Amino acid sequence: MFQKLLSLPVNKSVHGKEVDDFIIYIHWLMGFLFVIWMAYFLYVLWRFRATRHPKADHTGARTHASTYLEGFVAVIEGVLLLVFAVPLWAKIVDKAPRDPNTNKVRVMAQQFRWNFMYPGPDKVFGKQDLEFVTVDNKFGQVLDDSNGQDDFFTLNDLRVPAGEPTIFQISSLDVIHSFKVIALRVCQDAIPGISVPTWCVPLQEGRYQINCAQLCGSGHSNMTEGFLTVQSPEKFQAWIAEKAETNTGDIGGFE
Ligand SMILES: [Cu+2]
Repeated sequence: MFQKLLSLPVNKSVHGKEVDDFIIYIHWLMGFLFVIWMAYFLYVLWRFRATRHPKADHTGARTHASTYLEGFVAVIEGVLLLVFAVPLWAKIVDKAPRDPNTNKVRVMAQQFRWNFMYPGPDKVFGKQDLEFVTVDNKFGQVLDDSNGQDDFFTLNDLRVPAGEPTIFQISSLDVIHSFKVIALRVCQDAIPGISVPTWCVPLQEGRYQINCAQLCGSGHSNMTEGFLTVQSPEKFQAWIAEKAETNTGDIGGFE
């Protein structure tokens, strides 16, 4: 019900409900504060009206009630942070899949596009060193690594299987971008020179827009041309096999 009231976007990932619940708690607190503060404001306008107080009182409040109230609000905010937000974050980080066979994608944000790199059928990426990143080697591949022979690239076309975890290893070629898929409740800054992992389990097949959540330049809005397609695991494996067969190692050119 509150999901609808707040017009939250549809959720298509396993951890998304907890994120939404947290947003709802924050709105409850803000709604409560809004009503209380507005009521107090109106009371003050009436209580200290000019006809009743023709002369200003320079001493002001003589009790500490307002300090206690501020303290009370700060405690509730602390509870939200320490009891809900931090454990939710810790849980997602702690539960990160450690199986080496987990699906992985390298995400390289660039003005103004999304480059993706897949490890190919062997599920093992070739070595990467972000110091090697150049216009011709966007992912900083160590080129003579045999694990990298079947790695392949896509442009603005990210695909993952439904019902399975996928790890996104996020970096940037130029400025700070942010990889955001609203339907999956995933958002992680893309920072040049470092690779930051995030992960999720998409619930359902579908096609979702990728947004850049950091204002990254004049073509920032063009980054919505990136799409995430969630496929059935069978379809996804078939796509990997097909891509591996037609793989030319082409990185998609530099713009
Ligand atoms: Cu961007």
